[in-house]
Amino acid sequence: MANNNDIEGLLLGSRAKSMLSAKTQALLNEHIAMELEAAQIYKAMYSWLEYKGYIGAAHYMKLHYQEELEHMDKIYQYMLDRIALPKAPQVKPANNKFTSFREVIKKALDHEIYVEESYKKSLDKVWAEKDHTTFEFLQWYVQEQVDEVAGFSLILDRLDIAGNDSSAILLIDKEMGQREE
Ligand code: OFO
Repeated sequence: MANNNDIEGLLLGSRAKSMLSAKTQALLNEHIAMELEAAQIYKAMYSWLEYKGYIGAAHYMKLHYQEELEHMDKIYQYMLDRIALPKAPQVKPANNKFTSFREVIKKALDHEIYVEESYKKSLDKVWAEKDHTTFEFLQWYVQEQVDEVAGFSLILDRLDIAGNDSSAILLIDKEMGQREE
């Protein structure tokens, strides 16, 4: 029969071993860095938009910035819950110079497509490892990307319809200012 010391040893032993493989931990750390990088990109974008007077679009992007930080924190927590120690990433400064409102939205859309592709590749990798829990966890991110890509695509389409009509562009800016979350 196990004595108290053995039981404590067993608990500590199981506590010390992560449920995530080293490969999956590295992959999740990359996504943490990617989410922080996305937050930095949106921070630079909302700053430029506000600086240029696109107040509504700046508000929209600021919420997006906050959302990226939440995405990052969600991965941190997942790793901790699976007994793995996440890394605090360092990211390079984001570009903060743009030539137009449209360019900002196009770059945001391109970035979201890139992030979606990256999550899909990670889904393939964790599936190959039979890590069903992480697979399910990462599926949430792919679904989130569907909404983000759709949102920026729609804004870009509307900006293309507006063309050089500044009243129409300001109307889109105003609509973006109505985003609540
Ligand atoms: Fe984290 O969703 Fe955009 O990048």
